Amino acid sequence: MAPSPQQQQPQQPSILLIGAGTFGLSTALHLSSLPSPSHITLLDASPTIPSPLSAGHDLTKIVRAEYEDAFYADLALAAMARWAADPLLAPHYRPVGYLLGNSAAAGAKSRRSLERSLRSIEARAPWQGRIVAVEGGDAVRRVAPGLDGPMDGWSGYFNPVAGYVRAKELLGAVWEVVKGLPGVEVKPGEKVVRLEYEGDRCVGAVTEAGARYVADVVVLTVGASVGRLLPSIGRQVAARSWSVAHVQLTEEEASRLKGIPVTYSRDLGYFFEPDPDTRLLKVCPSGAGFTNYVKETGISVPREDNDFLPAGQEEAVRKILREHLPGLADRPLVDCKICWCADTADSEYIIDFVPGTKGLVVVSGDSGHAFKMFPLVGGWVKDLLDAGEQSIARWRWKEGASAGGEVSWRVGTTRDLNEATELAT
Ligand code: FSA
Repeated sequence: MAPSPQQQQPQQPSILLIGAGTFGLSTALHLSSLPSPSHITLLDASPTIPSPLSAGHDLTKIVRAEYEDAFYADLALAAMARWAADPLLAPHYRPVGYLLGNSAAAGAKSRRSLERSLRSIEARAPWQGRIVAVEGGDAVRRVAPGLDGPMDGWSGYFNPVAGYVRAKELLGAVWEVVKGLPGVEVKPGEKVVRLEYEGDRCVGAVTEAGARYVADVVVLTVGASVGRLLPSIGRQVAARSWSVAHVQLTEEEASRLKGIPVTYSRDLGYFFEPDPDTRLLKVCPSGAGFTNYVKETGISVPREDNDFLPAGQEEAVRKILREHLPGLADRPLVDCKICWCADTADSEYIIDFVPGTKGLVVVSGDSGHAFKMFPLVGGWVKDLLDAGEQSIARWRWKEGASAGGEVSWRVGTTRDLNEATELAT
C-alpha cells in the first residue's frame, strides 16, 4: 500500500559533496543513513580514495581526549565510544593507549603543554586511578616494552584510554560502503575547478573535464584546499603541513614493538606501533608546521608535490629514534611526505553555511586535531543542514579572522616552504 501523504518523509535536498577525505566520507555516511536520505553526489579529484592529498591518507592517526577545552574532550570521548563499538569503525581502531611526555631537553612551552594535557583528563571519570606517571627510561619500558633508547630524564604519563586508527585503511573501508549505498553516486577522478552560482545561490560545480554537477546544497569538504574553490574564506584557513616518515622493520623488530602505546615526546615528536601488514614504523617530528603562502593571493594552500621532507626534518625524525629506538636511528627513511591540515586562528573547526551565499556549506578547519572525530563529523553537518544555521558559535564562519595564532600543544615556529628554497627539497 502506498504511504499516505502524512506518512511520507519530507523530500530532502539533493547534495553535491566535494571532497572524499575524512570530513567528506563521514558526511556521506551520515547523510546517506537518514530514513529518507538525500540524493548525494560525491566528487573527488583523485581517482583513488582516499586521495594522496587527503590528511587522512596516512597509516595512522592519534585518538586521544586530552583537550584543554572540555567541549572537545567530551566530543573526543563520544567519538572513542563509537570507534570502539561501531562494526564499520572498530576493526580499524587500536586502543593501545597514549604515552605522552617530554625529553630531558624540553623547553618551557612543551612542559606547560604536558601539564595541561594531564590536567585535562586526570579529574574525569574514565581516567580515575588509571593514569600512570612515567619518569625515565625504565618506567617508559614498563608501559612500552621494546623502547630501548636512553630516555634519561624523560618525564610524562601513560593514558590507557586512547589509541590510534589505521586511517587510510579506515577511509578505504568507508569508501567501499559509501559507494554501494542507495542514493549515493560517487565520482572519483573528478577535479572541481569552480563552483557555479546563480545570483546569490550556489547551484553546483564544474570539473576540469567540463562536467557540470548541480544540487540543492553544495557541501565543500576539501580540507586545506578550501581556498582554491572558495577564495572568500580568505585567511580564515591556512594550509599548514607536518612531516611524516617511516622506517621499514623486520618481522622480529615489528613483533617486539607490537602493542606499544602511541608515544609522543611533546618536544621531539611521536610514533606508533608498527603497521602489521607492511611493518612500517611511522614517525612524525613535532613542530609548528610549514605553510605555503602564495604571493598573489596571500593565502597558504597545499602544494601539488608533497613527497619530500623539508630541510632539517630528517634530522628531527632521527632525533626521535635516537631517544626511543636508537637501533633504527640510521636506517633509511621511506614513504616520506608532508601532510596538509587546514589551520584556523583559534584551532576551531569551521562547519557553517557561507554567509551571503545560499546553498553552500563549508566543512573545514580541522586544525590538525580532527581525524579522531570521524565518527561524529557527518552528524554535525546533518545538524547544520537541519537547523539551517550554525548554533555552535565556535564553528561559525570566522569573518575577518586570520589563521596563524598560537597553539598550545605546538612547539617551535612555523616556516614557509617558499621562504628558503632549500626547505622544499
Ligand atoms: O589530535 C591529535 O592528537 C593530532 S596531533 C598530531 C599533529 O601532528 C600535531 O602534533 C600538530 O601540532 C598538528 O596539529 C598536526 O597534528
